[in-house]
Amino acid sequence: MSQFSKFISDLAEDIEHTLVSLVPPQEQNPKILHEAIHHGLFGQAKRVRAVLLVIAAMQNGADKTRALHCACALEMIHAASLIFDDLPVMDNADLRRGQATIHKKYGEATAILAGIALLNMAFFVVSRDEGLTLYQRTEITKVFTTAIGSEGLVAGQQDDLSSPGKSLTEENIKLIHARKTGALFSAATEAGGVVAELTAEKIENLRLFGMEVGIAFQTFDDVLDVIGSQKQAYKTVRSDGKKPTLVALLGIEEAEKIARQTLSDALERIPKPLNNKNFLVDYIHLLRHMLEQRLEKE
Ligand code: GRG
Repeated sequence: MSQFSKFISDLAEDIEHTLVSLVPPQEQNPKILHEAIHHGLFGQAKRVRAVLLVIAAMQNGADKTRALHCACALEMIHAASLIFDDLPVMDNADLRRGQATIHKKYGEATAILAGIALLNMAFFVVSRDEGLTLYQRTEITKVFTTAIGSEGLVAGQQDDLSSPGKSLTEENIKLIHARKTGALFSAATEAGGVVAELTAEKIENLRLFGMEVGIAFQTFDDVLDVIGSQKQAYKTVRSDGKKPTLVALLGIEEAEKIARQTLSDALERIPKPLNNKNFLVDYIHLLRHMLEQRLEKE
């Protein structure tokens, strides 16, 4: 394992431990609700959004500990979105993070309640994050609520659900990707910039970087949905069905090419840091390697 991969896997472990410290234990009453919350939050999760938030902050001079709590809050929001996405009224998925989806294991009502609880917990964590100033907590709340609102994640999900059978252009599909996945990726890098107390211009550049990474990530995810197995994806595959994805519109090779190009465009945005530690660039290379390996594996 390279030194950088070890740094990222140690960071992912820090994120897991911090998450455990932030959620009520599974034994807490109502037990079924807290068990379901743990089920949705843990499992084979890559923690990409949390890692991006922390390294965006660290690369710009902030201490890791200052970024960990809001990174975990973002993972709680992401976990809630996956729980809702998997519900029978949405994607109706059986498998997530290598295990049964929450509604399959605990029922739909508990799945919805666990998602709501995780969302609320996320904002509770940000609001009482003593490593951040009150201004930073408010800014991060603004970043996260904008990302998940009716012009972000929720809009992307609505358009995604309305898309089957429609003939969409490449631009239409990229807008869905931007909202559905880019929104939380860009919230991660933007919040990292807030933790590092950067100027508004630098934070905006980080936001755009995260957006491009998210759009590329969603395109790789769509390719995996078509050519990967459940084992590779740790979740239900072939779920896109009649959805107009870049893969359906342009074919696998062209979609992968676009994803790679979008990642390269994102990398162009990152200036050379003074201390020569370019966590963001190194992480995107590592992520691209991981995503490509998952497409080739088996
Ligand atoms: C307001 C929280 C909230 C949600 C409502 C349901 C919904 C709107 C949005 C769902 C959007 C969605 C599921 C987008 C897919 C994004 C995606 C690529 C998920 C997979 O991410 P990974 O691979 O998963 O990072 P892990 O399990 O590793 O975290």
